Amino acid sequence: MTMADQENLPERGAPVARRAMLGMLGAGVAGVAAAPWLQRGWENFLGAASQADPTGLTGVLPNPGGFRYYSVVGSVPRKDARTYRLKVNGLVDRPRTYTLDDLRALPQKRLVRDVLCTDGWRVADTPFEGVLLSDLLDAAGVRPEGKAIYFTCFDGVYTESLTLDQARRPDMLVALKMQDKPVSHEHGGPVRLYAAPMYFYKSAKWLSGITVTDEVIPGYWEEYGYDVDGWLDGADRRGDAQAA
Ligand SMILES: Nc1nc2c(c(=O)[nH]1)N[C@H]1C(S)=C(S)[C@@H](COP(=O)(O)O)O[C@H]1N2
Ligand SMILES: [Mo]
Repeated sequence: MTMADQENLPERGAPVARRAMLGMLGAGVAGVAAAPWLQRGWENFLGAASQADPTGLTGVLPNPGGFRYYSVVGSVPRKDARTYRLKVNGLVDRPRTYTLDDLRALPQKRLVRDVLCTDGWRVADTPFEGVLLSDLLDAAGVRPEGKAIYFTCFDGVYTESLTLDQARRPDMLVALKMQDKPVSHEHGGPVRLYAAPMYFYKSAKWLSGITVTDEVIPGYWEEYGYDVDGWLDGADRRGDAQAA
């Protein structure tokens, strides 16, 4: 059964996907461990599997690439340079909608940090590159009553938040690249947030909206008890901390 079929048959698709996935595991793990060049395919497979199986089974699968693919919804529309839009609005003087080319034309910043999920997995030294969130906020002109940022995603469900001070840090990116390649669909492309000093759940994938609000509106996981400030252990928590 192809992915396209599963999307048309959401009720019946998940069990089939789960069985197919477990079947592939036996053959897959050893093969991938012995053949690092297949990793890309394995990651794509995990991405596809998590799309077909939002119940989280993929969260327990080993992934030699380090990343585990997360989506709280079963399928996310694909966006490209023609269809992608990022809205910056809320308590700002100059609301604006950016295309992917608009974002590419702005100064880009590259950061290399360890990525950590609250589940315990870590991927060392992962490069992210994109536009400083603070540049977009400056361009929009945050009004004095603006105190926080609310992020929305084109999966239609996931949300995140930052205080304005956190958002203005020089290690908060609207990322266009991850691992020195355009952010893939599975990783939240074409544009995702990269909140470097925080747990990876703060880095909203499939970013579609940046709204300035007068207070923090807790994001998706935070409604389930995750810390609204997702600071990593040892992070310099100052609002204006340097991205050293
Ligand atoms: N839109 C959206 N963003 C999201 C998530 C999600 O489910 N949906 N999961 C978060 C969590 S818990 C993690 S660990 C990372 C995973 O990113 P990855 O799939 O690129 O590894 O994305 C974060 N951003
Ligand atoms: Mo996560």
